[in-house]
Amino acid sequence: QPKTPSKDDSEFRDYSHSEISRDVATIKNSVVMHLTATFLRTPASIDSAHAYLASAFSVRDRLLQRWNLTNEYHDKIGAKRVYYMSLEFLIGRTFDNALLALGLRQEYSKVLGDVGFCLEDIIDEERDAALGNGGLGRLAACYVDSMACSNYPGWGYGLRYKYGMFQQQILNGYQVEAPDCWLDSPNPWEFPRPDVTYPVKFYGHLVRDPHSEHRFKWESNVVYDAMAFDVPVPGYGTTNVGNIRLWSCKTNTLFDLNKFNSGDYQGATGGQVAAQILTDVLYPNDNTNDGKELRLRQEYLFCSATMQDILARFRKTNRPLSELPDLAAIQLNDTHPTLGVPELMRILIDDEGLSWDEAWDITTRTFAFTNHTILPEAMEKWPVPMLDKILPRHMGIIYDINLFFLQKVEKQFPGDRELLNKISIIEESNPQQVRMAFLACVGSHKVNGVAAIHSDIIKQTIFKDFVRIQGEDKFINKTNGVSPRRWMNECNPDMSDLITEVVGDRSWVNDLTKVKQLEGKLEDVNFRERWWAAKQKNKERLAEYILTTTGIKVSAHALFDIQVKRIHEYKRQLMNIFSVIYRYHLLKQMSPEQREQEVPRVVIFAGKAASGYWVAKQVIKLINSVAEVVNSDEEIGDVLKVVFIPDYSVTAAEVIIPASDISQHISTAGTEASGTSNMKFVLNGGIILGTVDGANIEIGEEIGEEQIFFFGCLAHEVEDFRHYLRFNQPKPDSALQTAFDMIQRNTFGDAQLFQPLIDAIMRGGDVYLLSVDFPSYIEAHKAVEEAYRNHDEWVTKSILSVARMAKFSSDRSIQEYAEEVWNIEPQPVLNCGL
Ligand code: GPV
Repeated sequence: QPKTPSKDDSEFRDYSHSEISRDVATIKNSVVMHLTATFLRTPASIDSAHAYLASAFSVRDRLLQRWNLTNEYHDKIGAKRVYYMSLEFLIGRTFDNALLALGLRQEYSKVLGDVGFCLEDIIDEERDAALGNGGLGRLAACYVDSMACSNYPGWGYGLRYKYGMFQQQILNGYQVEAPDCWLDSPNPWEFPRPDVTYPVKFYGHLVRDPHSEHRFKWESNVVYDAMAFDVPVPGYGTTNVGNIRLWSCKTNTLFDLNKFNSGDYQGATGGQVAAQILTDVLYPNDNTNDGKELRLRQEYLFCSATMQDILARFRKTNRPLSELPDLAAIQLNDTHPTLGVPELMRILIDDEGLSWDEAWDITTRTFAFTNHTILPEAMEKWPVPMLDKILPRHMGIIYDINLFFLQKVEKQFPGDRELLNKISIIEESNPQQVRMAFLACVGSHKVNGVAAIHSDIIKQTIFKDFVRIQGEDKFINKTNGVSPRRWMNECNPDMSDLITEVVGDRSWVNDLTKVKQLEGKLEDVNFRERWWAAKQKNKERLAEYILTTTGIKVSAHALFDIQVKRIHEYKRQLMNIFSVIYRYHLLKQMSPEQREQEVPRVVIFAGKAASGYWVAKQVIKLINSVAEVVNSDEEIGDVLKVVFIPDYSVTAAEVIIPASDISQHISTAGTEASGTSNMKFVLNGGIILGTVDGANIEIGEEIGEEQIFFFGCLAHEVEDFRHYLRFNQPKPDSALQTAFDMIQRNTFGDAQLFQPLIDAIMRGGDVYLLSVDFPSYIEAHKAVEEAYRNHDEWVTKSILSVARMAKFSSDRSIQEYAEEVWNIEPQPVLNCGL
């Protein structure tokens, strides 16, 4: 047992509450200390990698100090916290973000400059924390950022994958995956907590409690340990520092002394080797569920450790368990953490001895659930036999949750067997399946979609009957948002300086409503020129990045037309590349004089395909094949370039997004729940070419329809088109037919490679309606081109758009969640020297 001090804590407290001095000399001292004492280097043997590490560790010291103050304070005042449970946090880099948050960027630039380093190069030494696939994981990162910046007491909970999102290489035009060994070098942005470790059981059998109908003892000797790593989340311009607690898996099988003593060292720790696997790797699926057993075990390890930790913190308050919902709100980021619901029930009933009804009341008042998709292939379902084998107790609890729910519904709607079948948490298939979205819905007091149209759609489709049963008020909308810290202030310094100039200070970074003031600058010729110069500089930065990552030279004076996101049929990168092929065809028909008159264009793609998603991988190959032909066609020159930037990531996005003239968000109407990069592009002064889908719609409403290029069929028309195309051949217009023809004439290499992509349209029912939307898509492209020719109008669109983007700050989203779902309040850290 560690001993506690014999005097009160005032002596140390004053030191811990006064900030480390912010002057350059102190910073330099601390960097050198870390260089020598943490990394055993001397100033004579410093390189950029160690300059980064030493600087990062000195920043980390400050963050950890504030981390302590924040949590000490929130504990002291008994603040209610929100816990954002997510299997993904796509954080990206932290160093620059932390420097800006702490207001120490200039100081570090000076310190590093004094030894001849440039801060930008040092920043480039950091590897992304890529613990997520795409939008869902990045949203979680923006949300914890907003919680910290707005002083909400909130933590993220997630998994510490040893290998994050795979790295994408392009070989011979194909995607090749390489492991993301991001932890091979020291990670300054995590703090290991060996003392915060929980056992997590799997398999085993149940023993019924003779005294209670609902209580069981769950016995198993397959036990893993989940150990916490804390990732501090810097709050911009505030003392508050948030936290993401990530679990890492070990076994707790006792060190086998017998084996060790007999010389079997490897065998003595053998359990640990096998157990590592649970948090070894992030599943690289976006919007798909492949139903792997290992993933289910990952999900449970995560949920169990998180629920144990939340309850451990709650018990320290000595308040009765019925008050848990007054101190904790838990948000489920999609269905992936839904096992948290039966896990909390299990602990409350089996370990704490509460009755079913008490436990259920506490659970449903604590949890809320966000749905992020309606794609059927993404809906999580787990076979009952699999769950029963791995988590027998939870399977029993889920059966009971379902039974009581169905009994209630039967009372409400007597005799409606069909209704009971439709809403049952257990799907009566062979084998039976647990529908996780229904479990999450029944276990929560609020369910939300992520954009207005999406929240409407889920009320009319998957949750239609639940709205009828549980009431309209439970189903709400919380339109996504993005962090203005990372997605403007950090990634677009020149435009940020202009905004700061107009607003008068940098307060817009934490209050995006202030960008409205840009509208007052519309007529200011000088301002408009500097605005465009900022965009131009960003385009040059991207051109440079394209050259170093692909070897392709592009003109920064061309129109930059960008589509970057996960490769998915519903996102329709295929439609985009078909239109590029058609454009290439048109250009080839023209005389050199006619081509001179065209708006030069660089079409930029980036994005990863899930490793097992064959069609998506063929789309990447097609894009690269088209790029190769077009880019080497001397007749075409700079009038058209096609680029696939490899290994899309948060850090790549920070270079790509600020450089767009137009960006494409062209999902089949009704399929993209929200989209968040659409918000980032417009916030950075780019214009959207998009469908009437997801958050595109609300962006259009906010910035005005003149500022956005919409095309394509509407969500409510999709069903009829699909129905028609199930029984009728699609009729591609002549433009789309031309693209097919060019591919089939081997213009881009062996046509056979791409025939399946054409077949999906011509023989596979064209589920994503490319043939339907193509004509209006081509028309929209023409409109974009005409608008771009009128430079003055374009600049006006750009400034107006940014000025009207306040709604899409994740600070707004988080405030709405805080007020309408979590019932928590900002708690800025007070009473200290920082
Ligand atoms: I479910 N999303 C994602 O990135 N991965 C997933 O597995 C699932 C959803 C995305 C949606 O596709 C986007 O429309 C949305 O903007 C984003 O989640 C955040 O809500």
